[in-house]
Amino acid sequence: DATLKETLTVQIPQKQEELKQLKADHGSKVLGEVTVDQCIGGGRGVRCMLWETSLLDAAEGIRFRGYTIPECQELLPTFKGPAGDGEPTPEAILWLLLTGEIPTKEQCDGLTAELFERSALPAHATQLLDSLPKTMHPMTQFSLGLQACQTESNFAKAYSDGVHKTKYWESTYEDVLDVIAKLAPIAARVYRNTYFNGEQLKGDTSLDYSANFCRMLGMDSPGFDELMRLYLVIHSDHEGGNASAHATHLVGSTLSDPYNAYVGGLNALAGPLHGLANQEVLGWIQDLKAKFDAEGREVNEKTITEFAWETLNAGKVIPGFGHAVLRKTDPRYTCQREFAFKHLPDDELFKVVDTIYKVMPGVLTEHGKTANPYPNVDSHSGVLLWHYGFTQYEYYTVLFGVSRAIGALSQVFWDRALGLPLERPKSLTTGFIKDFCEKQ
Ligand code: FCX
Repeated sequence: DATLKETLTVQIPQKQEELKQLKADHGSKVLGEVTVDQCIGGGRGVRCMLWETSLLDAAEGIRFRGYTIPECQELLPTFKGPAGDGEPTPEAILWLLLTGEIPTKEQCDGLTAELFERSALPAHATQLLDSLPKTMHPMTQFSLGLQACQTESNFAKAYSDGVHKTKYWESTYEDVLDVIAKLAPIAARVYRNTYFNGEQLKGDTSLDYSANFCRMLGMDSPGFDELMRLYLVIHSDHEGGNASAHATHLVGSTLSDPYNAYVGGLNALAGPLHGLANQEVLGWIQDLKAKFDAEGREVNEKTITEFAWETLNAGKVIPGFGHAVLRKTDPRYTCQREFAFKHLPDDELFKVVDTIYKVMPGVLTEHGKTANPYPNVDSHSGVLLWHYGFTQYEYYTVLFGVSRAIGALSQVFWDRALGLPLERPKSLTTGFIKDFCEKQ
């Protein structure tokens, strides 16, 4: 079987030709228009970015290289063997996102070994991580850890050595795999420093990327390994316009190397309207339970509805609900719910999450603002982690950050391989828009 690099080496000229032909045949066709509302409203729905690794449909949800989540679960290799006996591995989704092809089990195993070889952290990065205050948010620590590793960038070195632009992809490939490999030990170190007095644990490289990561975190159960595989696969990519992917793509478009580019993505992920929502959801549920336990009242449809209105009336959002593009229940939510039915059907918090799912769309519809009253990915992930005793929810977004690199950096690889340009959309002032519209 071909290795990942061999596969990509064959694909690059074909893809470059395809893009050249697309521009020649259709370069001046119109893909859409931009209204004043869209310009003011954060560019929702404006079609202005090339993104190969995944595509989001408002009703159906995400497809990774054309495959839905259930199709990926059926087709991609798992850790134990051929598909069908567990969750697919992050190595498998990385291969799929980079190449568009379903890898064999042997190809995935080769990629696992390659990632382990690339995972060492420079001493100055571990020293920096160990010196950070435990009170610093784990996402800030995570971002700093990756930033410190930028000294290892092959792309930055190749660029300063004067590499020809047709060869950018080679050092980008090295950086993309290096960053993904290093994120697991950086994330584990942040976790052990913050919650376990800096006592570090060894991984187990006889396992896959996920299980090795779990061992470094201090988690040692097949159930949690499976959850981590599901988690790292489904958070990997959500087309290009979401803030973390877009930030990575934007920073990378300046020919900043993949380390710097993904630090940009992580910092976007750290916002509560994006990745931090998974921490917020758990916090919201804990507050809800604390309130009603103290009042001696049961957590049920009625009390959850009451608590939801308190949140909304306080001018806050319900974390884990709504989406900028989706208009139905997120399939990333649905597959986590199925995981819960399979592995933890009687879990108390899962039942709370499921009751929230029953009432919240009605509450948000009555509230009348949200374009999408249904749950997104962040609504479910925390309760699954909590079930296995992984309860430090301020840390949850770091796991999202380990995963999102797989998609965002796969696209950065293609950005460089296809020679995509500096991103620079046009901005306008209020005065300009007013004058322009009044003249029409
Ligand atoms: N609770 C309360 N109000 C909400 C809401 C929610 N969950 N979702 C949207 N709204 C409000 C918006 O705040 C906005 O109010 P405004 O007019 O006063 O500014 C109005 O409804 C219209 O917003 P809408 O068009 O539906 O949504 P946007 O595209 O502007 O924003 C996000 C999308 C995801 C940011 C929004 O739904 C939200 O804040 N959700 C809660 C946070 C969350 O779960 N984020 C994670 C999303 C995602 F899956 C991820 O990236 O990880």
